[in-house]
Amino acid sequence: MEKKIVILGGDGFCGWPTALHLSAKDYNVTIVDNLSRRLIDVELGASSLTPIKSTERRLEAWTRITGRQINFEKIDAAKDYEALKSLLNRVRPDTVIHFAEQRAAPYSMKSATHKTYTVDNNIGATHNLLSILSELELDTHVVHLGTMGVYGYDDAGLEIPEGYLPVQIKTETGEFISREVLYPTDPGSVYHMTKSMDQLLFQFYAKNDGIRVTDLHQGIVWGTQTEETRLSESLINRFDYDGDYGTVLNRFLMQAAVGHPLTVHGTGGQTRAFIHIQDTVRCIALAVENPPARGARVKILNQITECHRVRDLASIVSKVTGAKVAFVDNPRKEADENDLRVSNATFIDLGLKPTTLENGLLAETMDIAVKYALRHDPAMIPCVSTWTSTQRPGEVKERQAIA
Ligand code: NAD
Ligand code: USQ
Repeated sequence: MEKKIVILGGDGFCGWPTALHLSAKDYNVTIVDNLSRRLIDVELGASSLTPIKSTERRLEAWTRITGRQINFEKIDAAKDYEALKSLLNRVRPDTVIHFAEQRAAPYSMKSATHKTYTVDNNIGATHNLLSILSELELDTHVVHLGTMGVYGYDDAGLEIPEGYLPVQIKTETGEFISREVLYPTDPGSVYHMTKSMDQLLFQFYAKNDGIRVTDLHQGIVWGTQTEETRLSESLINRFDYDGDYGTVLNRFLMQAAVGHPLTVHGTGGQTRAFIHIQDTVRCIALAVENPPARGARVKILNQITECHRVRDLASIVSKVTGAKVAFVDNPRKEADENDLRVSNATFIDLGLKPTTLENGLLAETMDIAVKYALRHDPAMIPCVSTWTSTQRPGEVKERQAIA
């Protein structure tokens, strides 16, 4: 029988290509989204570099091109408990994929209002979903998009395991007992903190209600297009480049395309984990197909394919494009330099063949940035949200040292 999937946040950067990929794989897909991400663009005066169509026009295009239908419900998962409950009761999905959170760290640090919104929205959406599944007694598998940032970027000198850390605890009698605990969380922004809090909500509902949960600790996603979004310009995915939502590698590629120096924060010694959007959708399909057993602990998988230092990424982009590199003030509170090694053993065992920077898609992303470069607004490039009131924005100043 056709499997049913509800995708919370299915109009967003990761959710849209995931919805298309799963529809192409014959799942019956329903997108739930309150379109808050499009409204935040209006608030910031920003917009996707790529000309994304309205949700309705994207969905019409998908049906026209493939003959497949994706349903759409405009519901706020954090606020409209009854509407979400009624939908889940009607659809009774095999899987809910949960992307519906405010996902930009800089936006979450902008002001007290933005901090509150991020916490209320993210925790509200996650808790509503779990509470509804418990109330309806549905055996639905929840696949949640978490983040590598819950582990923190402290160089612990070990490969970061998938969610759980084996520990030995010395008792009062001097004996050692062994346990596996959730890896100690060390978030670096209010946004990342909400993902740490999500982990506890999942742990509780898995234990108390037997809800099956897979939490995907994803790295920074780069690229724009996937097999399905490439089919037509009407299906094109978002390309965020602004100082709040643009992520580092896509920003560097876009900056190179418009002749802006690459904005490396601080020394650029920050090492982060990355994944291409095509691999994001493949990993999510693998996670959907491999749920944990009912009553099992939360299954945590690291959804990443490679780690890079920010200044090395700038150097790669600079070599390919001739772009200048600018070391700007770091508007964030984060370690200047860190090492990072991450286990992604489960996805590799499940058959993921990583798309790395060397596989040619850097050129595709650059081509997209060049194609739509005229749509950019230079005023949106600097990272103006700071972590504390004493910090300065990450903008290129006159006479800035440029390498
Ligand atoms: P996005 O902002 O593009 O998409 C999120 C979508 O959720 C948007 O369409 C938004 O309108 C919707 N949404 C937000 N709150 C909602 C609510 N209360 N009710 C209904 N819809 C709501 O973000 P994205 O880049 O697609 O990220 C998706 C998920 O993946 C997020 O949870 C994010 O934390 C996680 N993630 C993203 C990245 C990345 O690099 N983009 C990396 C790691 C993890
Ligand atoms: N950075 C620069 N220059 C820029 C932009 C960013 O040097 O112009 C630096 C930042 O200071 C940071 C690093 O690049 O050290 C990564 O920043 P980012 O904006 O690319 O990524 P981040 O804020 O961590 O957030 C993104 C997504 C988030 C997801 C996270 C995965 O927005 O939703 O959870 O990546 S991870 O980083 O692995 O936690």
